[in-house]
Parts: sequence; structure tokens; C-alpha cells
Amino acid sequence: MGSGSGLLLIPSVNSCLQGSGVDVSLHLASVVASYMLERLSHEPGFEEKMSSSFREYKARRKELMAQMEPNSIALLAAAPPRVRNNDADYLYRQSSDFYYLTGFTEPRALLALIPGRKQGEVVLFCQEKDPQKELWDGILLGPDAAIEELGMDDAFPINDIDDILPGLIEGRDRVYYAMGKDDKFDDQVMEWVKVIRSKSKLGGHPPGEFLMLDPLLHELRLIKSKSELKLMEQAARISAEGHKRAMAACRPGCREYELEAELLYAFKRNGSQAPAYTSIVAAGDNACILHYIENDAEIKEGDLVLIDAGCEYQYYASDITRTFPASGKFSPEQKAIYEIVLKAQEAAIDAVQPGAAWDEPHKASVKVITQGLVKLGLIKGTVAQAIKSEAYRDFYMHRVGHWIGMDVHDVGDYKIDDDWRLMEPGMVTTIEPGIYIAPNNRKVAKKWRGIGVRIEDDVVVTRNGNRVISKGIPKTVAEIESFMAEAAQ
Ligand SMILES: [Mn+2]
Repeated sequence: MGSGSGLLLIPSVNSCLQGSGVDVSLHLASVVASYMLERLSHEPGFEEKMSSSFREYKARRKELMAQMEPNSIALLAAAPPRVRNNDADYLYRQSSDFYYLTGFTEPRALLALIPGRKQGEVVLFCQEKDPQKELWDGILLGPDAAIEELGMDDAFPINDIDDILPGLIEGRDRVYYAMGKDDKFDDQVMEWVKVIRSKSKLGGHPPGEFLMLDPLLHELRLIKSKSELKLMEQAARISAEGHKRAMAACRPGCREYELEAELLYAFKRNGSQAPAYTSIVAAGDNACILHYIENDAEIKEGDLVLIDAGCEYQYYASDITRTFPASGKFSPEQKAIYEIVLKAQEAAIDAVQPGAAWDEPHKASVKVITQGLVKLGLIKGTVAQAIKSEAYRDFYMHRVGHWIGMDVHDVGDYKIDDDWRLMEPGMVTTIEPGIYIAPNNRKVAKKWRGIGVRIEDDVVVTRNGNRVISKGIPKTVAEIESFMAEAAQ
């Protein structure tokens, strides 16, 4: 990095351009970009942060390559941009797998990992520098800088890929890629293989085996490093802020989307790029619809409001649910159901332990929920019978949680062969039991109908037990009621 204050850069370069006749705005774009980089580089910890993440991506590629079969190549494509309507795209988001191995956020790129290749094992194809395109769409890294800044052994323009990649595949026995996920990419890989095949009479050697890349890569992603956990903690902190804002802003008579706006404000305001998934803000009966996302109903006095929302922060997700009374005070029935779900969540969190089977937290939640519902008379018979007959499923129809990481429903198997896998330090799971009493459930007294409660937190498996990273949001009945009373003043 250059020395001195970045602020001085702009006037001096501007004066150089005077009378040169070149497109000033174009130059200005790249000047501003280097100015931003210059400024960032003076922030404390920048160099260290850059080099430590650089090392981490490199270590991940090494680890993956070490697990690949001999004489193989792995191909990973960047996520394609997606059209929303006409010529407007959805906000671009890099594929988690691709980002995990590169830290590279541009579309139209492909990573090839070729263990043992003497001229370089890690090869990137990406968009070339293009001043005209960059003026419209932003700065591109380009192959030359990719070698330096991403630690690639080699990099080529993506437009040359059809000429170069078949040569890299040729002679390799096996190709790893994400088969069957993207038709276009599947076709593309086969096109490259065809090119090699067409030359086979001349001694070309096409690969004989195609393997899923996912199992190897996703096992790596399942165990989070310290720096990944830091990002997940930051995502959870921001989401917690959003949940508190929404809870504090809730008044009977307002609309669900007004609370969603509070969440989104907190996310963006704190540097999150986007929600990790579409937020659920469900009042009253809507809370019994598991994936309710309309978020446009009026919130009424006496409703419970269920909010399931979490932001993504630097490619890491959070996923948090809180349920609270619109008026700030639980009715006796709402409170009774809420207390059961809370107890179930506590039991399930306690069951998150290294060496415990993935199913243990779910079983713990089923037990507490069934006990509670039997006690309230919502389920008939004994607890043991009701667990066996799965009577609880009328009220609790989903599992207690899922892996969370770069994807909100993160990668990684839940079973190994036919057995639930054992939890290990560095795995992160949500714990989110719920009870939903359908508004039209005629088997229960009317006063219970339409109550929907879910409580969800993000939990890390540690060496000695677990750690909840979604902290600081009111959760007990007393905490919620006093928080809302205070906010109402
Ligand atoms: Mn979840």
C-alpha cells in the first residue's frame, strides 16, 4: 500500500487529467476505488485481517485437495446472476461453496483445484479488467490481481475458459463438481469433456469418473473455525438488535411489515448486507403458518406476534425467533403455552453436547412439549403413549433445529449411514421448538386455538458443552413483559 493520506490522492490525479482528453469519470472510478482501499488499509487491524483470511482460504483449499482421490480435478463455479424481472437482477450473492474457498465475490468465475499439478494447483478463471464495464457495474479484480490478492497459482480470463479448461481436465482420471445442481453447469462440464473426447484419437485422455464434490467440501464447512464463529456472533448480535427494535416498536393496530421494517433497519444500519432469509412476522393465527411471509396483516390487541428473522453478515447467517404479546402482556393461555416451549428449548439446548447424537436435542424437546400438553389436557393419555403415537405432531410438526453457517439451513449430513451423527466442537445448530394450535383445531377448547409460539436461538457445540450466540434478546415471560412495558413509556 502507498503511504500518506488517501485524501490527497483525488486532487493530484484530477490535475493530471486536465487537458488529457481521456474519459475523466472513468479514471475517477478507479481512483476512488484505490482511494477507498488506501483508506481501509489505514484502519487498525486491516493488514492482519487481510492476511489471516487469505491464509484461511488457502488452508481450506489445501485441506480439500488433501482429501481428493489421486489424479483428480475439482471444478467450482461462482453463482450465476439471477434476473428478477426484465433487466433488473436480484442482489448478487456469491455461492457459499465458492466463497468458502476463495473469498471472491464476483460472478462469472470458476475455480479449478488440481492437486499435484506442477505448474500450479489452484487456478481461477474470472472476468478481465474492462474500464467500460467497470464504469457501469463496479471494479473488477481481473486475473492478474487475483493471483496476488486471492493467492491463486494461476488465473485466466473467463472468456478463454473453453480453450484452456479442457487442457486442465485432460489426463485427470476424476472430476469433482456439484453434479445435478445447475443444469447449465452440468452441460458445461460435459461440453468440456466432449472436447477432450473428440481428441482422444490423437491421444487425449478424458476422465472416467465423475464425483460429487459436496460431501468433502460440506464436511469441512460443517465445522466452524474461530474466525467463522466470530462472524456468526456478529450476525447474531445485529439480529438481536433488530428483534429488540421490533419488540419495542410493536403496538396493537400496527401492521406486521412495520415490525419487519424495524428488523431490516437494524440489519442494514449495522453493516449486514441482507437478511439471511425472508423474515417471518406473524401475528395471531398467522403464527400457526410455519413459513408465513406475507407480513401485511394488522396486529391486534391480544395477538401473539412471532418473529423469525436473522441477518447475514459477511456471508454468515443468523436465525432467531421470538414470540411476544402485541399488548405487552401474555394471556394465561398464551403464557401456559409459552412456558412449555421455553422449557423445551432449555432442555434441548442442554442436550447440545459434544459426543451427543444429533437427535438428542429433538428428543428432549418432544418430551417436554408432550409433558406440557398432556398436563394442560391438550393431549389425552399418558406422556409415554403420546410420545410413542407421536400425538405431539399435531402441535409440534417440525424438527428442533438445523445446522447454520454460511447458509441458514447449512450444509453437512445429519446422519452417517443410518445413524444420527454425533455432535462435535465447532458445529453450530439452531434450537427452535414450537407449539402451534391450529385456529380450526376442534379437538381442543376454543381458548387455545390460534396460539403459535416458537423460540429459536443459535447454539455452538463447544469442547465442554455449548454456547448460545444469539444473546441479549428478552426471552422469559418476565423479561419480555418488563422490556415491553419499558418500551411503551
Ligand atoms: Mn431456523
